[in-house]
Amino acid sequence: MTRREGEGHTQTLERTQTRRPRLYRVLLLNDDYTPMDFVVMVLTRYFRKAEHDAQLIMLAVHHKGRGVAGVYSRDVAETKVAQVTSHARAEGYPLQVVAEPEAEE
Ligand code: TYC
Repeated sequence: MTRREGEGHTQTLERTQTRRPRLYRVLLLNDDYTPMDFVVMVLTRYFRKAEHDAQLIMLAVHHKGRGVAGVYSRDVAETKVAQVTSHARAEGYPLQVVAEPEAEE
């Protein structure tokens, strides 16, 4: 650290490029106990999927272990994770829902 920084002076670097905020994937993880109907309901109610698409996504998660329910800003993704987790626990289901950042462009 230079002496000026040590004394509380801050240096800034200019950057002309702006970057879009990261998007987050909300993932559903498979488990052996959450009923298929509950997962389909979650996909239609919280992720606004049509019934048929929700069925396909649920089955893909059931067979492959995980799958994308939707892609959102960080705030919205975290809210969906909290809402779905709380609904699943209230029903006594172990459904795991997580958010992960997409790769930067
Ligand atoms: N594997 C569950 C069952 O057979 C169904 C399920 C699908 C659970 C997707 C979780 O994210 C999930 N009842």
